[in-house]
Amino acid sequence: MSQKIIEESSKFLSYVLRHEPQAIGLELDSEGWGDIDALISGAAKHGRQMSRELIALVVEGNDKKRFALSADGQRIRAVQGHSNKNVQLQLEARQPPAVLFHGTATRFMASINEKGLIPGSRHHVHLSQDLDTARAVGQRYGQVVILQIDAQAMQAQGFTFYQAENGVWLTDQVPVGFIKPL
Ligand code: HQG
Repeated sequence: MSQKIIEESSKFLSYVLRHEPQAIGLELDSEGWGDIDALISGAAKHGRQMSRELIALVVEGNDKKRFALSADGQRIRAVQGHSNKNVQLQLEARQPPAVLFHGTATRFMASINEKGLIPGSRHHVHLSQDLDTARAVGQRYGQVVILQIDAQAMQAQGFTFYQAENGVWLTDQVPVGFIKPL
């Protein structure tokens, strides 16, 4: 299987499992799980060849471990990044490191300085523990700015943090007072 097919399939799975399962007639439960056979047949009806083998390669080979399989191997879900309203992951609150990072683009800074970090179309604001990830995330949108988030102070003031299975930190919003450009 070529790397290109695996990458395209990963983008396709992100699209249906995070955002638009209805695009291929797939149903997700509130924990984001979708049936793999239904996904494969729904994808086929919309002209996209998927297979168990390809799905396994995407799940295992994924640099960010974006997807997880159920214990019985029959279902798949995205572990973070959802915008779909039917999905509401039951994440456990966790104590974050004292400082977390968020990579964004210079063109968003005027708005961020006014409103703080807000989730946009996704369910959470995404934060990372390391600078390299924050930089890569920010670069997708333009000239990168890395923001340092005072997670310790936020937690002390009652904000809740969650960690997705793949290590990405999530929170509902970050008010301006906890954000400092690096
Ligand atoms: C920005 C990727 C204006 C925010 C990554 C970001 C991540 C504001 C953009 C995951 C704002 C939203 C999520 C405000 C926030 N005004 N802009 N008040 N507050 N923003 O893609 O964090 O590769 O929804 O800075 O690794 O970039 O897909 O969020 O630039 O974990 O697995 O609004 O996506 O994961 O963009 O990325 P996104 P994100 P995957």
